[in-house]
Amino acid sequence: MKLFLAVFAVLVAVHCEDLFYGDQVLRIQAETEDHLKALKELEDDVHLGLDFWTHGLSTDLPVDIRVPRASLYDVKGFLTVNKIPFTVMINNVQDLLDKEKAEMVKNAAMERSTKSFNFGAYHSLDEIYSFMDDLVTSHQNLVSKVQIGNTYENRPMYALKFSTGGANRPAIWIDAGIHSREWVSQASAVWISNKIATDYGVDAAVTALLGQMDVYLLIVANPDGYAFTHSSNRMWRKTRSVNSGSSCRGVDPNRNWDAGFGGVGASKDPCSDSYHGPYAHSEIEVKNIVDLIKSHGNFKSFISVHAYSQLLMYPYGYTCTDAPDQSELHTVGTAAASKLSSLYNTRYRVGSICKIIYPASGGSIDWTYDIGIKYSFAFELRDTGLYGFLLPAKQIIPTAEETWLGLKYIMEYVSNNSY
Ligand code: BPX
Ligand code: ZN
Repeated sequence: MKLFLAVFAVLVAVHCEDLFYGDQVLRIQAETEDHLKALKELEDDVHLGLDFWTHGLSTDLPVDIRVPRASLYDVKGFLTVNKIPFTVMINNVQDLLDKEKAEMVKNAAMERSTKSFNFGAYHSLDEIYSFMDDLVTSHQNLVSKVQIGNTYENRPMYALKFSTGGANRPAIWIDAGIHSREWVSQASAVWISNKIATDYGVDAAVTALLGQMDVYLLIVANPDGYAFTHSSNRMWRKTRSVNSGSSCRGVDPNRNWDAGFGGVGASKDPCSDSYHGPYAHSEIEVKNIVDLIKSHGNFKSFISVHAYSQLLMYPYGYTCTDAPDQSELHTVGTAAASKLSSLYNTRYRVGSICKIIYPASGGSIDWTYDIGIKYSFAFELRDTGLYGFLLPAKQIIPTAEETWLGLKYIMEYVSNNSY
């Protein structure tokens, strides 16, 4: 009976889900300008249905592309003819997804029977929201839940607020999961929320920090997208809003901010994964954050957590011109990355968005920087291209632990330099 139910559940779950049987992720290393031009051709060929996991528009960064099974022959042929070196990074995407789902099901049963929360597992939106309620209940003197608004599909957006009192204290903002498929980002934020709550009163630095400043942590910045990655398409990145005049849904919420909006590194095609949307702040999820930041008016730092590539970035993305505070941000970022690396020797690169990945307009940290929040940073967590967005759950806790060291460094620096 149990087996029957399990098989039935899998069949039902599979029924409405996008599947990726035989899809591969290729890691491509362009070596010449001609190679880059050829890759651009690939990207523009919509019929191939390619999903660019990274966009290394230079010869020093590899490009990872999920290639649907039906396009593998053509794409590999194209790369071979053009003498562009590549390796198979993931041999069968669906295998990893099946493994990931099976682990989640097993873990959920374990959590139910032991009435515990496993930080080393991936969780659904509902599970994360109920974890947040439990955290608030068990740390009422420190943690509260702030509903910053609702999503396009009317889900609530909750930020955790860590505060020891005071009126509108200077504050630090951290968000994760603005791109829904970057699961280790939400999962690390869950671990970090618990770390802040349990370290308060124990770790002197955290205690001192929270004596002066508030911390806001938005664990799931794109709840509709996140729910969709669980129900329908694990590879979903954008919001879920309907685009008028197109059958493609969603806007890239990290191209939708009013900072060089509609410029370089964003697409005007609603079917693109980097579609900037019809106008700045068109996405209610973005607007909700914008309104909170503006009405609060006292944020000193804004940190956005993504995955993957192991980068610590600061503005700008919409231009390769140096930000006025470039040298200070670089110094702080480098020190934070070195703290991060000290735990497991994970290598990070530090620099401006434009210079270390690609020009990208309409990003959140460019907007916060330009309204005067100097300490604006973005993390790209693990890995550098073994699993990409499909990082095994085993790596959640190590990733969160090391990220916390980097974050804590930035937070301490901010609290020592904001008065
Ligand atoms: C991160 C912050 C500000 C501007 C750009 C980024 C890089 C991020 C993006 O393209 O928005 C890369 C990623 O996290 O989406 C991972 N990716 O799909 O390449
Ligand atoms: Zn991202």
